[in-house]
Amino acid sequence: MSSRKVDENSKNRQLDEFREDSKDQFMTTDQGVRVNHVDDSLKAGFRGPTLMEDFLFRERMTHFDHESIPERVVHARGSGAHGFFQPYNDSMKEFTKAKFLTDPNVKTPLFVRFSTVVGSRGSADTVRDVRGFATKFYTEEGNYDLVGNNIPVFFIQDSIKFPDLVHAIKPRPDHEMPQASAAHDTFWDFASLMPETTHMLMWVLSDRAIPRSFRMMEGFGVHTFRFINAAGKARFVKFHWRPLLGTHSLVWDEAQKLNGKDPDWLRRDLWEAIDMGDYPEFELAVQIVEEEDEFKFNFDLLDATKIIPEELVPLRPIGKMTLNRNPDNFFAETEQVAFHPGNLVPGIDVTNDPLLQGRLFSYVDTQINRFNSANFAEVPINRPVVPVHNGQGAGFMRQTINKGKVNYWPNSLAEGHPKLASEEEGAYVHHQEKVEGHKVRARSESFKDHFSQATLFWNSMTEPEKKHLVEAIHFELGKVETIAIRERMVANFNKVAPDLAQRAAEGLGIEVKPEMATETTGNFAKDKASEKISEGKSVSESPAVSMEIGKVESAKSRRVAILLEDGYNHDEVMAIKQALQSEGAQAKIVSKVFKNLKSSTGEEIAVDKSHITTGSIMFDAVYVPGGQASVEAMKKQGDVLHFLNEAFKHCKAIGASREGIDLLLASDVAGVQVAEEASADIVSDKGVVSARAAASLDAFGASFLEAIKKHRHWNREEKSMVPA
Ligand code: HDE
Repeated sequence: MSSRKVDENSKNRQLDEFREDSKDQFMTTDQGVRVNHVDDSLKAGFRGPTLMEDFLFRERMTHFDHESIPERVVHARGSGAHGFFQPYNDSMKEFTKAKFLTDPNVKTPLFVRFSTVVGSRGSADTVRDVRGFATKFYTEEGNYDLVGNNIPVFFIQDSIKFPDLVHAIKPRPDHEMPQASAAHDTFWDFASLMPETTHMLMWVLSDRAIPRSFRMMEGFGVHTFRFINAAGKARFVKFHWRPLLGTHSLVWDEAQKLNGKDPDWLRRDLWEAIDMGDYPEFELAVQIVEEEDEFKFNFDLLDATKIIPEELVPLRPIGKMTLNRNPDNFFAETEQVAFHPGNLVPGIDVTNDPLLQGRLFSYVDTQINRFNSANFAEVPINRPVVPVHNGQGAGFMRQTINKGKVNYWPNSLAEGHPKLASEEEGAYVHHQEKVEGHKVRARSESFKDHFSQATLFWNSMTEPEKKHLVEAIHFELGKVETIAIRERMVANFNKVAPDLAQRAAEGLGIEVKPEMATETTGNFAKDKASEKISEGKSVSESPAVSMEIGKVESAKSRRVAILLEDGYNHDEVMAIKQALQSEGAQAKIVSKVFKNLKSSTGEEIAVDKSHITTGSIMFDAVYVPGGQASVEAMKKQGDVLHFLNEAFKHCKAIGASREGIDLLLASDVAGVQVAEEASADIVSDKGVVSARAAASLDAFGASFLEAIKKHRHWNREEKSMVPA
């Protein structure tokens, strides 16, 4: 029997069989015939018509004409990476028999695809949107897909509403605008009429929807799933991915500018990090709920518009995922990877969450649309690393050559092969949940509360996070032209929190009109679940949902711009560069043009980025070293002053030493203290760190790094006065 042992490199070895490398090879046609010329088609005479018999021309053109497949109807724009998962220990054995989660000696290969949802394949990365976080584990028991998002809840409770939701949020059907944005009438019309969206809207309006990096966002399975252990005992489970670098975001102005300056921002960040060996790492953790506790909360576990607050059910870490290899070919891997929440392995099962149930149909259906064949599981990136044996597969693009005359079961002609496995032999056996009921187009009243977790979210935000959320409403609803939609939405926000509605209304030039709120569109019925949960547990705040509370402070892989011109202070640049690198941060020299700059003492340094090719939005922090001539030259450059103003406005760490401080003073950076003339003190104020000649460079470097590790300094009240 073929082996089902899997190691970290199993998938890589399998893919190797399909890889092509043209090095030292002759060019050929698809039929393997060598080619001598590809610049002229075969013609009748030097100026004559092209001949039909030109198989080379026809082959090249046909391939080109058929190069695209339908882009995903949602999550069209994505970026992929290979990696592996390894459990920390066997502590999950008690809860699940899924081997890849319980054996610390097994490194399971996997492929992850991160995505935006709304935009088309060529749209920009840093739009305000949910991010997809889909993982295909190539386990020794077959493929398991955890197809999640970076937000733990969803807009709707029942998947039958998904086509409406997506139609409303996608560009309008008449003029196909706007691209990759919810900020238009149709989305907010729908959302305001569907109050079950409210909790998710709060998350989408928060900074979670503009992640700094795919490497710095959480992932969530969203639905409640089931774990089943070896004894057959089932429990409810929620999946969480936690980035080891912490969860961090862009600011909205920066995100919008990046859409223009580098629309591939998130894709490039992921690719470059892996390329440089800064492997993204995520911890997988779960919340586990005993079956008998199903109704112990004041919400329904089957309702995907609800979280289980971590304060009620803490996370249990399972293990770590490391992404350590970029794909070789975008189309073959990232575009063709096909996820499906119904790809399950023994030990993991689904629940009756009506959103999940619909997904179990939709994903295979959509792959058939994309691949035009049910044989998409044979595409290399989708193949399990364990053998596949069944009588299926005739159809478009079949690859496998199944031997023998038997492709049915039961059979005697092939002696009953392939054999059926028992549960002990690894067969997937569905959890035997007892179900009964009448056929109804309705839902339990346990799904009726659309607002209390939206309130929980609002209550759990710090003031800067609340401010950003309100500003996001001003942007999104500000783009809505129908005043009644703005009013209806604000009336719904009033049910979340009156101060939220008030703040939203102020920026929109409208009044809060509570009577305009929408109740619900659902068809609800009282049942056992609704009676039971009414007594259930809840919390009024959940610090875990805030990105600011408990923020991970790290400088690892952060990008720091060093602004220089000729005559810079060499010692300072070298000392700070080294300090940054020792904490895993990257230092890049930014100057007016590409050249080798000369220091005041004659050393040279190469420029990494020119002001024409970059901007402060592409960095996490900025440093201005001393050097009279360098600083004087930069004082006259609008690009440099804008760079500093903008970094200040975006609340990034700024460092300045010696004459570098003068450049800071020449900019519009306001309301911060800097080191006094001849003082040995290092002054760190609101993330602006400065030191004069007398101060120690080491101590300055350490203070600057502390400021970088905080990522953003929201306490810069004066930032609104800064023109950038
Ligand atoms: Fe998806 N979703 N979805 N979704 N989804 C797709 O499948 C769908 C939902 C998610 O990188 C599609 O292959 C329905 C929730 C990700 O390839 C499609 C419903 C969550 C990806 C589809 C949902 C997701 C998709 C489009 C409502 C988080 C990208 C292309 C019931 C838990 C996967 C495709 C990748 C993609 C259907 C809601 C995550 C059409 C019907 C909730 C990460 O099948």
